Amino acid sequence: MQLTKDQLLSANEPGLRRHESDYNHLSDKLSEAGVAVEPVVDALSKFQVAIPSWALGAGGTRFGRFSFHGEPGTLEQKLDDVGILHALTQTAGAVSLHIPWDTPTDYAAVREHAAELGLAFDAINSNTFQDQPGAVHSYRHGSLSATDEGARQQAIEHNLRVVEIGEKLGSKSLTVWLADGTNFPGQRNFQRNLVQTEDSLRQIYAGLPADWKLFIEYKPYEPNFYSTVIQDWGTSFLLANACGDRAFTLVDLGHHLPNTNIEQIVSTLMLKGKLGGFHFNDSKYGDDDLTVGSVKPYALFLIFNELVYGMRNNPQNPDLAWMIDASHNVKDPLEDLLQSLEAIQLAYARALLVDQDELATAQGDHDVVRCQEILQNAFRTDVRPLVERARLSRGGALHPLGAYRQLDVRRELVRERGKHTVATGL
Ligand code: RM4
Ligand code: MN
Ligand code: MN
Repeated sequence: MQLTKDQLLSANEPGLRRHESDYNHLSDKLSEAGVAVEPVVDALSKFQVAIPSWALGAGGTRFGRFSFHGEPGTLEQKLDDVGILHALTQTAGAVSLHIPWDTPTDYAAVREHAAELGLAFDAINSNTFQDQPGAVHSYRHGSLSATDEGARQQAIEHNLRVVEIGEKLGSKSLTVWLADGTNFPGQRNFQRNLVQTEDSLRQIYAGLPADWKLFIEYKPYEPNFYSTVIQDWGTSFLLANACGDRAFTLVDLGHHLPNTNIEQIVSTLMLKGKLGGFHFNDSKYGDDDLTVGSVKPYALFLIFNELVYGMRNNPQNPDLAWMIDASHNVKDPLEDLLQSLEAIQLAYARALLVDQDELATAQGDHDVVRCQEILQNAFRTDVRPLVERARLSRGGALHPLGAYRQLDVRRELVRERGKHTVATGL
């Protein structure tokens, strides 16, 4: 299923007058406050976030999985779903594949289909946290950190194979997330595991094409509950440094212990030119994979404020690979992704409104109250008309979620695919 321009135009029609007056009102207010509105809308319209292939079906938990009707049963259908998101929002112009969940069979066809939908292939993800059918070695006791040479080599080779797959699709980066760790004190030797991991990552890095980047994720716990080999940004940072210039840390919002100051982590990494990618989700307790912005919208804004600062002031840091990394077991996955894309754009828009010069002056004057006011004024601005304007300028929907429901997209998908399809993924 694909959405047509005409469908979107007619869905937009009834709301256009309201939008026009909201936009003019906000734009006047912002201009009076000295904000140039057009560059903000322009930045918003260029911002693209990759959709992970595993978020298009309903996710499961340790206790079960309830499939969502009309889930994409093939990679082609997954691309169709991302195409729908992109047609509605104009901000989901890329897909991030997870291998082997979504290994293509016909590369030319997959590339062509993605191009038709206006989609590029962003970072590709390896999976050494599950044993695949027919695998010679098990990852039960680790993958890239394994002391069992067979398992470790198999994991290294898998990553190199993932790079080959990505090359055929036009990806330019590999994301490694390791589940390796322990459940019991004394189970394994911390130093040996770290040494093995560093050695494995260096071998993978050595096999990357010259124009590729390596992104290294970190996470404090889960699936292991006593220790994780790459537990925090510091460990990821030192491993990225050990690999080389094209290896970077990847920050996943859910991979922090409660109350961690993520904005400060982002700021440090960008200063050092080592923030490569970013995974969006929200969390209350841990890696909950909740919808980004649904639990801590102010924290998301503060993180974006540092990202915007870094994008403006840290040319030493590369352009970031943005991806939504969430998994939901009760919502329509596409509706959830639409909510995520909206929350990301809103946080970005607010961060773009922060007057960095004024903030620097207030910081210099030690005017703490003013500093807080500057941030909160931006956060309290209803920026929805700016985000709408950015979408409209690219031919997207005024209200993506409303249009999705009005056009009855899920019903159409169920009609095409049936009720009982199951998407690969978590
Ligand atoms: C992990 C991590 C990775 C993702 C997997 C599915 O927790 O966030 O980015 O690939 O989940
Ligand atoms: Mn992630
Ligand atoms: Mn995660």
